[in-house]
Amino acid sequence: MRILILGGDGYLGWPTALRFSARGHEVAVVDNFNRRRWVEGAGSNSLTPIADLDTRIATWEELSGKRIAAHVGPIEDGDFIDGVVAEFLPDAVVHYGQQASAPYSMISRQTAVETQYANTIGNLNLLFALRDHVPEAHLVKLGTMGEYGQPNIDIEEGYIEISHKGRSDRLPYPKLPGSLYHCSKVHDSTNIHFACRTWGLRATDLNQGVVYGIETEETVSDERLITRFDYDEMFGTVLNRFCVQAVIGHPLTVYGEGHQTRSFLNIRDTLACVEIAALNPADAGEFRVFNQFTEQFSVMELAELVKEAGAHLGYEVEIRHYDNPRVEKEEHYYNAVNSNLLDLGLEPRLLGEELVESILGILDRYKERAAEGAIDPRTRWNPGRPTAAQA
Ligand code: USQ
Repeated sequence: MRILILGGDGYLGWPTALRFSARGHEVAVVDNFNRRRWVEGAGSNSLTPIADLDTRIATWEELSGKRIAAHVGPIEDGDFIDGVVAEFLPDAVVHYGQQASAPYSMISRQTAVETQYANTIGNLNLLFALRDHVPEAHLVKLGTMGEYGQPNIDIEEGYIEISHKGRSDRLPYPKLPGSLYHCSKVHDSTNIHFACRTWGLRATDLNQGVVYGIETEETVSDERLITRFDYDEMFGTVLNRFCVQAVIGHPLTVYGEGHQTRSFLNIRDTLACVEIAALNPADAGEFRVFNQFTEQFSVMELAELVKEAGAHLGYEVEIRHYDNPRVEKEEHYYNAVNSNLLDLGLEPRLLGEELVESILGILDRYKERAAEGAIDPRTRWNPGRPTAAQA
């Protein structure tokens, strides 16, 4: 297949490009390096020393004999992405090319607008490019479990049967996004669903949980292929942050009581899921939704796990409760369905002490690079509201 990967320089995009290239697909990546700039702007860096895109691509060619094409530019520029799609004529587009941080979207009006513009307009530009050049191509879009929020009923995969006043229908599952970033993903889903119904496009929305982990089958073969690993308050996800905190001796930053529950998956399973979706395309006109996660944990469960795994390796890990900077439920029901990917053959790689120990072992090599000042939470969802300590 000819596979175009938007956000191909990122945490997930780069390993995904390698995976498809290793499997013999023709791969092109698009990126404008915003993620690198945003993280630097936040006074942080990737804990892992990532090579620039040209070096990554040259290294992969040296090792595998396979060439990944690169297009550098912003997908918010409709003419740019239109030109890339028209030239490459992909069979599938994997779209990771977005601003993916909830805290970043909540800093200010400027970052909220930037997030919604980059994500919603970028995605809309892509939909038009697909309609005009490759209407048969399959869009594999990275969505988020955070579109659903934490409703007091089971979370279904994208749709729910509703009976109302004696009539019933299968409708998009209600959305309760928890940040202006998560709102942007809801807007994308609405636009993609519309494009499928109206133009007959085919799409799979991968509503992904929180990803953790670092190595994939291909990135381990040479350090120049390693993917980025963020741990700062904005771009690091919770388990990745806890692992870095453990190896550098920073207390684990549990927000509030830590009873908030989310769905999680290993980075290796992200690649497996995206591959499964690409190899089993949606039908023409179909907007398919997969809930992409393998397990559910509360934040405290993760903190305890990291503390225990750390102890086995000789780290003394302190768990500290911070005033929750977010506006989110800490005590809530959470039960999400994830059968679509399992039915298509996903074999989950589950989290356990051994896995956390192996992540800690890898991070230990790079711990001197950590910018400790970028770790503590500063971005508050509602700056006007008193913190628990002030109340
Ligand atoms: N949390 C802590 N301490 C921390 C960081 C986070 O207690 O140091 C808590 C948060 O309050 C939240 C939970 O951990 O309740 C998850 O936070 P997160 O920063 O790991 O994840 P989130 O902001 O939800 O966003 C991440 C990715 C995003 C993706 C989403 C999937 O950054 O791109 O869409 O996970 S989901 O969570 O299912 O919405």
